[in-house]
Amino acid sequence: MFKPAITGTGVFTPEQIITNDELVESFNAYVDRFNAKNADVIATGDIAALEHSNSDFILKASGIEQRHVIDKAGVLDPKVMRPNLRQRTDDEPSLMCEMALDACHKALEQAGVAATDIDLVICAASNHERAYPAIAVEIQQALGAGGFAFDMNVACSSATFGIQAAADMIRSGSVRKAIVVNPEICSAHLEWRDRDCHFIFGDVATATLIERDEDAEGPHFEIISTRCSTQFSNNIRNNNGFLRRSRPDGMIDRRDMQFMQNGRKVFKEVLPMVSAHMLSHLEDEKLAQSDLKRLWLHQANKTMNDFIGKKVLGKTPEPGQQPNILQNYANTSSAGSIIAFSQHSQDLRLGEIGMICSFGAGYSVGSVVLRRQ
Ligand code: CO8
Repeated sequence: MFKPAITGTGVFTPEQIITNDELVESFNAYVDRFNAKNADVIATGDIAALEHSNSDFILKASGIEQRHVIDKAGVLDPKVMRPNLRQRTDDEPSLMCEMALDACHKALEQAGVAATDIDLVICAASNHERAYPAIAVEIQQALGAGGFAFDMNVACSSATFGIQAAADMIRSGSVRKAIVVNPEICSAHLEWRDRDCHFIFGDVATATLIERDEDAEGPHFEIISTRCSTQFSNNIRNNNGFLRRSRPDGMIDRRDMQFMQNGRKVFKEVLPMVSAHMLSHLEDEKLAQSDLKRLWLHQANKTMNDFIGKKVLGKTPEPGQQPNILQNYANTSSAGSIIAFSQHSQDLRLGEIGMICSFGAGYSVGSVVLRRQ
């Protein structure tokens, strides 16, 4: 058995930013248009008037201040309210591949590893641009990597579940160097016309390079252990899929073709599940709460993270002990905890221990215990 280690990470951040104020201004313009257009049916009570959104609510409820997106113009146009992305030919790289490559190259550079030495590429994300061929195989070819590649989807936990899959293959010796990449184009499956969720998500791609510990060239993180768990829930759901056109109302602009959630229920149900998962993972590794020098949590909601941090550490986290990045990126699904890890891990001292933990749709929870080497 070999010891797996994270030797590099990379983050692709789209240049365009939408602030809460910009988002709310465009949303409220959409609401005014909608209410004016539907005044008759609203007056009869057949449909309800839409209500304005509010920047103060967004910051207070979520901790989010802005989000990066691939296409700001489409999202902010009250007549469009979705990203406008050009159709690519089959001979061009897909958008997910393009975002992934940037993140992969950064991770490879940090580790000092050549792309040709990679023998496993996992593209783990909460939605995929096409059904097949796998985006991961396209990334493998574009990188010039060898071995094999596959796609996987566990929504917000895609990255940690991907890390577990890669780490297990490295442990067994079937793979020597793996890259887990998470291109998340959340803006394309978010319903920007729904005030309950229009502020939640942003776009990004992250990559995590995993090798045998003995192959690491510089400072790195030994993967002590990983743990994944799932429990079925309809509280976060997207009903879009390949059966769509086979159904009578399949081509209608139905709300459930985009991200849907019962946020309050998610909040209440996921918190105890995640805290219990992390504490039992620690206990099984014979680690005390006080052994954890850093927590890199899923980035969905600041209050949620404050609660989990306190519960898992057994005290209010010290400044910097449980870093959030959601104020700048919003929720980027599976990429959130990896951005936090990538941006807030290099200062850990030799031997210090930290934990990555993701949670979300499924429900799914994935944790990775790391030791600085
Ligand atoms: N502006 C003003 N008022 C608002 C707005 C708004 N934008 N939105 C809602 N309100 C109102 C509501 O109508 C409600 O009014 P009332 O009290 O009169 O009914 C009031 O504000 C309170 O609303 P909520 O109860 O909804 O507010 P919360 O405090 O619960 O906050 C959150 C809402 C922020 C959504 C919160 O519940 C939350 O963060 N929950 C956890 C969600 C979570 O972690 N989800 C994980 C999802 S991510 C995932 O799994 C990946 C999926 C795949 C990626 C998808 C990419 C698109």
